[in-house]
Amino acid sequence: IEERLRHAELAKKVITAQEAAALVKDGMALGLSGFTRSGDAKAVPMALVERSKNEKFKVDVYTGASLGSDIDTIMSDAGIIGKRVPFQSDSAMRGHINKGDMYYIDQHLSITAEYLRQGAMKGVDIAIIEAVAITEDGLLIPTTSVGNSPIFVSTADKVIIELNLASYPALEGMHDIYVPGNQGERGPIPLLNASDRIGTIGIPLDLDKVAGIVITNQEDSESAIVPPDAETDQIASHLLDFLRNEIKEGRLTEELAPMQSGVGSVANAVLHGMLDSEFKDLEVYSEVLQDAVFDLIDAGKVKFASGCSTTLSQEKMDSVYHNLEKYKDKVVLRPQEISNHPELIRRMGLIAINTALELDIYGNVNSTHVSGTKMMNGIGGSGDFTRNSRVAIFVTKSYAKGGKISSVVPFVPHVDHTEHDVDVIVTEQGYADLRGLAPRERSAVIIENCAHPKFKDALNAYVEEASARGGQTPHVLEKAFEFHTNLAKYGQMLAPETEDVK
Ligand code: 0RQ
Repeated sequence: IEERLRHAELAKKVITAQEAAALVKDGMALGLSGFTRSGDAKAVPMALVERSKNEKFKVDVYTGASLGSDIDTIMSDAGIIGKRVPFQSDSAMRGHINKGDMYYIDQHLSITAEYLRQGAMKGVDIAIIEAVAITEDGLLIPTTSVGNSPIFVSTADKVIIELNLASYPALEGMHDIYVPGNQGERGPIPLLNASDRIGTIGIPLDLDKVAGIVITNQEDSESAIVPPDAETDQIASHLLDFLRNEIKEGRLTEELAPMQSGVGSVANAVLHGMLDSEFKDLEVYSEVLQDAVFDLIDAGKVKFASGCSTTLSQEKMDSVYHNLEKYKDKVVLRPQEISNHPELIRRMGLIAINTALELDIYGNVNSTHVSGTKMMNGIGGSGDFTRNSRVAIFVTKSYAKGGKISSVVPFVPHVDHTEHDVDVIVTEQGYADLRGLAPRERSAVIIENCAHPKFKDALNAYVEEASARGGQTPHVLEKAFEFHTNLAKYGQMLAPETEDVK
């Protein structure tokens, strides 16, 4: 413990998880560390749930992104969450959100820090942050994610630290903590390249605010991604064709541009597809670094990766975290407001690759709401990257649920990314480059190149009927959601009598 807790004053503040949980009062907002199942505060939230067995209270829970160790499940099942911000991907919590048991703000991940800095949402009462070490000069060294921890620590009334002995001391030196000043007063963020370091190796602590240090010993949960399959391989291959064409047209070189890749199985598989490609000396400037990024580093394809969290399978955790020295000059972890910052995404000209649940014939993308109403996970950082990147790409299989659902629909019933922000769509059928196309040109290319053959006739019939009515973006409003109303009625998007069983 002395090697991890190196600050003499703070070493006197060790308390139990129960004592820490007892500091929480009904109605407080808690800022928990944690981003895509990595680096989450674990012991104090669990102790809080234990406390709720004898006492009724609710707290608002802010995080970086999704939590591991089933914490979102356990807290939402215990009914102690009033409001959850800004991202979750937990099936139990999803159920509670969709039943209306709790509130959820689905927020761009770069925005939470700005809102807290402005005082535009309820401030954090207690920050609960996992650390791998606390240095002699009072820097909190985060573990496998940085997320929103710096803004939580700087704006909270009190800070509780979970010093996790199961985490890896070699993480020290991997983080780059830079926190912008107030809007209107700050200058440009001095980051020009994915590999630049502009901050400190840890989060500065105000000693008076540290209410206690809880010693823990629990590893992160492994990521839940599914390995690539034949269709995600096809998506990757079409995406590589698109990138090759960009090189041919002189818009990119073989080093491409720094790449962002979203969370989930499809995004991971797409990056995986670059392993066997000719591309080299690549850079990643992303939010989550999944297994594929480390495979690409190991294969010598990626020379540097910047993220705000690492989310790995158990096998990859074992190989990466036990060999961290190997990655020290190739990986950096930053606060999410920096990894996702519009200024930096636009400056570096990122290639952004995110996943859609569904998209419409004009290029509007729904990434979050199943059938327009039920929350899946959240927008996460996909909006931060999509709107500001050099080229905004969306990937998805052209169908879901064994072919009952088409991922290309006449009109998305919820819009996360508008037609103005979406550049390229890739499915296992092919890719549609929408840049420079007007809405009536887009519908033809999207249906032809990306829709599943089973749904093409219905989509083309819709376009024909809509086009006859005219308009910049033609629609038959009374039929625009027919795919979705059919799904609710028949369990499939094509009405049974029109289903084409090709
Ligand atoms: O459900 O497993 O029950 O069958 O959605 O779909 O195809 O496995 O894809 O794991 O990549 O997730 C958009 C949810 C995709 C994710 C989404 C069903 C499908 C399956 C998952 P089952 P896949 P993935 C920055 C980037 C938003 C946040 C983001 C996501 C399940 O990528 O949350 O981009 N993105 N963040 O069957 C109903 C449809 C469907 C559908 C698929 N049209 N209707 N269900 N499914 N299409 C990172 C962060 O911000 C942290």
